[in-house]
Amino acid sequence: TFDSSIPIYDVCILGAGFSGVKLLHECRKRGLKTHIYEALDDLGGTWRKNRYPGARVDSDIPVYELNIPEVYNTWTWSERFPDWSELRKYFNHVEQILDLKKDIDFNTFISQAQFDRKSGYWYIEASDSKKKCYAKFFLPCVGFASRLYKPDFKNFDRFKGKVYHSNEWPESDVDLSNKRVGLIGTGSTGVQITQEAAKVASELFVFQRTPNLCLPMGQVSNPEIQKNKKNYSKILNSRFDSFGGFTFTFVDKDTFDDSSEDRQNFYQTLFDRGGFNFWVANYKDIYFNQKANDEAYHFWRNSVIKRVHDPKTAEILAPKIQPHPFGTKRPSLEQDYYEQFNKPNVHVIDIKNDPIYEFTENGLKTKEGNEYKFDILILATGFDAVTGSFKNIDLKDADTGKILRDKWADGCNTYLGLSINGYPNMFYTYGPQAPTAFANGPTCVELQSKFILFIIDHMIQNDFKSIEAKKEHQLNYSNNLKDFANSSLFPKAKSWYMGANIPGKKIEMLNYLQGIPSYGKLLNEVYQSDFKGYEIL
Ligand code: NA7
Repeated sequence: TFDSSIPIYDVCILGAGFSGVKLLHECRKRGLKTHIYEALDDLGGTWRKNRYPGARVDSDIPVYELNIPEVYNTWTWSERFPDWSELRKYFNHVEQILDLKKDIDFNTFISQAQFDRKSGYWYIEASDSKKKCYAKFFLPCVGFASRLYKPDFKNFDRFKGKVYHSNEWPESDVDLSNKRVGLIGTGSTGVQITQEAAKVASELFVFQRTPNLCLPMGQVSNPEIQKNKKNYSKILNSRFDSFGGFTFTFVDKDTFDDSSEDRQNFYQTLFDRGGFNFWVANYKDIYFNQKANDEAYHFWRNSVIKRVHDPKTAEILAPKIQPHPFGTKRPSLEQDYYEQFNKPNVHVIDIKNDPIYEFTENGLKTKEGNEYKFDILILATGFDAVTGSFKNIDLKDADTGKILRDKWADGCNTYLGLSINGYPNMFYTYGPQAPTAFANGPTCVELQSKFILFIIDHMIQNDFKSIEAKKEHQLNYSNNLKDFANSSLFPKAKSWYMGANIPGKKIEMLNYLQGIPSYGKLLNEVYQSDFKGYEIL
């Protein structure tokens, strides 16, 4: 039944970011014939696209890297939170050590794939129909932010200036110096761009709908931690004991277990440690008890208003009334974000109270008739996150041919956040219903890869044809995930975690909220029970 002109692989991977690279490396070690298709022109996944001014990772090293000794023993980072250009250099280094490119087709966008129950193989085809293959196992490693989002603004076409979405930043770079710049969006991207644009633009208008409850980054040059690589493997393995896959985790205490003074001291310690400590090494009830969350918010707010000179500006950036429970939208790490708004040429415009009405030739007008003029508009308006990455591909159900994006129109259902009924022998990483949004990427990927490779080994050793998530187990997993989320404060925020950032998208928790250790335990239980919840033929 196979067309002899089409290559047959044991494993076909989509995407050459952290996940794709890790899985290709592991599959090769097993002697599996493995191939990657990558839509972009090089390794690095999200770091090929996110190269806007200030683009930087918010997970600190050494947790944000591959746990491959040949790679980490021969690499040194220059900063605790590296920027996009260093991450690109890192992927060049990865290539030098692992020699991956011979098994990768770049500039190849896979547009359709379907499993054939008779042969037990996937058929996978690129958008130009030229590249195609069969594969026993199909591993989409397409990331959670590969479908960008541009809002549909009234009269947008009228605007005569240049427009750039953060995720489409030109390789030739854009000179913002002495330009009037408009920036829409204050997610982690908008915050990072603000810090850079404010230093060079003649005028910067930051259009803010929701304030970002930013945390102090704690950037460090030439981090000490790399001096002794002997400890690396221990540090990297400790990530699996941390809720967010970092080297720190929630304390085993509720907010009001501590006296007010001890609580303030504890919050300050978390701030001083930098990174995501205040987010995911806080009191364990912070996302379940509104009053507890209020305490954290007020500590955060006080820290900000001290830094912003104009009280009106401070109130927009850090309002007295909490815009959403702290941490239920992704906090960005900042270095000198708040200080930028003390400059006379940097303005934050509150578009929650006075929304954008329409675009004009020279800029935009708000509902109340205020007009802002700029030469360059930057859209930092984010992504159809998590499930969106799967919408770009026609992933056809093995029996009905129905496409996954249509099947998920009313809500997404997966088993264990890595497999889907109707899609046998397919396992994805760092996507829907996994700890994705609440975990450091490489940690999540490593945990999932281990499980996926156990499955592949088991299937090959026993010469099995197919493995597929059972419907009832899938439903159970998805319902439990959503029920747990509903017991938390997360549904109170309109966030991409909940699919609420895209008009018309079903609002539901898209991420596993119980943390890396609990997710790891779950995967281990399934492994120990001979893959409970899967049908193996
Ligand atoms: P985000 O976090 O989705 O941020 C998008 C921002 O754009 C956010 O501030 C939105 O405001 C704003 N936005 C979106 N649509 C509009 C419209 N129509 N009008 C005004 N403002 C709008 O994307 P990022 O790129 O910053 O980050 C994505 C993730 O990538 C990040 O969390 C990291 O994990 C990596 P809103 O908050 O919805 O009011």
